[in-house]
Amino acid sequence: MFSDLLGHMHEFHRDKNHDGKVDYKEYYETEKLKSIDVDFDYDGFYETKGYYFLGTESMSMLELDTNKDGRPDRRTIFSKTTGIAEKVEVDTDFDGTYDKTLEE
Ligand SMILES: [Ca+2]
Ligand SMILES: [Ca+2]
Ligand SMILES: [Ca+2]
Repeated sequence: MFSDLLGHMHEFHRDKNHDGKVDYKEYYETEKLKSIDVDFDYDGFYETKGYYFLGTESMSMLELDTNKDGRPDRRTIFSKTTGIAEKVEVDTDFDGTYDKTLEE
């Protein structure tokens, strides 16, 4: 594939609600799933980003941009061994710094 020449990055786009607009993107690095962008509410804005432990199907972190300012303000960190959410961090004042931690 041509994209192999461009740093081994691949992208896969999907239209999960079949409205003709892409709402789910997967990013691959050297054939391994690296991260996803998801437009969960199908409004055209990707408020959700997930990161994977490279080479696994396990998610390491899920970020959410709840106020849609382009910066994630809520993230869930997952354990690599158990796959269970370890903690949730929230940027309550949307200044780009996580200021609150919720234990799961
Ligand atoms: Ca769609
Ligand atoms: Ca959205
Ligand atoms: Ca935000």
